[in-house]
Amino acid sequence: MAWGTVAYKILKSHLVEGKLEVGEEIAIRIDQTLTQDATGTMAYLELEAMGIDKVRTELSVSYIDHNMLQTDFKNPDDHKYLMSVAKRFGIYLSKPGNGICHQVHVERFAKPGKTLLGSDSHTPTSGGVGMLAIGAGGLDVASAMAGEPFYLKMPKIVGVKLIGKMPPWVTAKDIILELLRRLSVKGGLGKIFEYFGEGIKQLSVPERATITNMGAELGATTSIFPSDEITREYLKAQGREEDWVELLPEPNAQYDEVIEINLSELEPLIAKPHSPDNVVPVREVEGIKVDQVVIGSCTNSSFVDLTRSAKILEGKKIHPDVIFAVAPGSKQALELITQNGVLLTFLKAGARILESACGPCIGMGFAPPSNGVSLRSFNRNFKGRSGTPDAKVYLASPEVCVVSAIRGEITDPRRFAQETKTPWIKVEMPKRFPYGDEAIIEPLPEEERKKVKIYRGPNIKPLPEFDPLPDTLRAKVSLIVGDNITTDHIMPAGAKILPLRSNLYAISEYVYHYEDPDFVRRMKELKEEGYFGVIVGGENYGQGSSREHAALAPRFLGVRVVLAKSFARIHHANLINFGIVPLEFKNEEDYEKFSLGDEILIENLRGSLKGGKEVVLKNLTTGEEITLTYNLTPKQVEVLLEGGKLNYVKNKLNG
Ligand code: MIC
Ligand code: SF4
Repeated sequence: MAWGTVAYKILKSHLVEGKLEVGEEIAIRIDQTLTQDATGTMAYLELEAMGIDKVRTELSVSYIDHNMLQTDFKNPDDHKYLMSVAKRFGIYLSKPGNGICHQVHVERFAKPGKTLLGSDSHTPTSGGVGMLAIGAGGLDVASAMAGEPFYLKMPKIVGVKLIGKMPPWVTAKDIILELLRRLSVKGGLGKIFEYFGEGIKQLSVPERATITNMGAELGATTSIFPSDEITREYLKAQGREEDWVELLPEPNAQYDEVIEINLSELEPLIAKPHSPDNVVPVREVEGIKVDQVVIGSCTNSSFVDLTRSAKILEGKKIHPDVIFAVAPGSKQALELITQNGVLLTFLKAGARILESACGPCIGMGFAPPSNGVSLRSFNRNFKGRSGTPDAKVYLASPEVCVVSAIRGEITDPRRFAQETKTPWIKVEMPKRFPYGDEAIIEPLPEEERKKVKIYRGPNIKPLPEFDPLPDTLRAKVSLIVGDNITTDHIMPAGAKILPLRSNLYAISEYVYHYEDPDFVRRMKELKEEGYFGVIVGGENYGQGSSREHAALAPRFLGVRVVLAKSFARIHHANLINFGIVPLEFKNEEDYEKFSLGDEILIENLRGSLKGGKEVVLKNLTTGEEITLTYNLTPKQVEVLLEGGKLNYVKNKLNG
């Protein structure tokens, strides 16, 4: 059993319920929260519905970084809503242009030893400074803002021991790609990855943050580094030395498992389409022509990434057939590269400069051409996510991106370096970052705060009421999907759909839009006939992003049960939060026993859940009975019975 590790210590000091034993339900106090605009509008509508006056955390920040295209009133209306809510509830607001939430949070707010809950799956990025940072659905984050603890099953603490020395052209990105190669996108389920060993001393805070960021792709609960002298130097350069505390594992700390990575043996890696775990050495795919290359996203667009990439580019040009773009992760990073001349290097090489925002990572501009190859320093390459359904997206380090952009084809940076005599450089961390926070709005003084009126444009629609779970469920199978379905499949993002995040009625029209364009019509027909919908899924159902719309919108359409071989953590929690029962096959082969349109009857659903008994489903079309299990804590059962967490929290807070 784990003991004395960094994650263990933070969990212990924040524990409000339960025992720190793997699989036990625990509740932890949340010190900080973050939201971003795409999940934030819904989270704040939920916070408003809870009826509290002011956030009860030590610090809450609302970022505007995703919905940045302003092609009509919708996104700017949502931004204005978020700005007014922040003022009203005592929340910091990071304006559009200030940067991607995770990078800015590491720079300006993350504190070692504290807990952070964020409505974005890459919240663990702040684990790079020794913070226990967890991604969750908006409703869980709203509850944390209302002072509620966060409930989770005690994960295993996996120690990742880094030994050896990274050879030139091997980077932090390759460490996390190596883990993805070994463990796959479901390998981190129910686990915290804690890095230790001599090897961590080679990694600066932004490099550590690349690793904790992309731990999300393993399906992990979170990832964390100790807080050491490197962390101290970083926070000092951010003018925040007082936020530093030393947080190291005990000398005899116990991990539930240990994985060792010998850094000396690593080589540059790349994830091929369409999954971040489809990892091979870059040399195996050398020569594939690239149409576009982009450095950016919350994974790899720090000052370190940008500076090293620019050094490689110095005196060179981007290949004529390639469009190369750079999206600095934060205003701070952009300011630094403006000061140190790196920006000019990019411009001189023929780069296109994008805003400091998520941008192409979430299909908000810079989509690849038809059937195009896009090489990105990002963390996700799910099919269609870039905005171009048939594009092929590869993920690699910024260094691999740059050399490939110069050559016009995927290129191993070691070969490039040898042929062009390009030296490997170590980027020195600045002694002082330009931390003016000019685009951060601080909470208002009490008197003024209370007077703030919340702004609501026509794109903001309040949430409907949610009815309790029925005991008898008459439903039809409305969709059957395979393994590793992502929330990008369920509730796509992109420039067209993202602006609808604050309007449940409008966004629901796009559920499974690309996967099965008939799904919504089918759900509407079922509703008219008086049936609920059942979705049948494979393994790791709902992996990827934290967007609760992937549960909320199906619920709105009438989905009340999802049957799957297994679920991804955040989506599982989101389903419960919105009153959809996540059931698992007792025998995995039963997955095969369903066809679209099968009529389903579940009797005594409430009774079975309450009594902790298996759920028996009758497939009236085939006449078969199928036994289902579930992975629900007693509290989650209560939430489901009440029809979702909003009802549950409202009842609790208002007696
Ligand atoms: C993503 O990377 O998929 C997002 C967009 O940041 C999401 C959140 C969202 O859908 O708004 C995430 O990772 O949670
Ligand atoms: Fe933004 Fe992409 Fe990071 Fe999600 S993964 S927060 S969309 S940059």
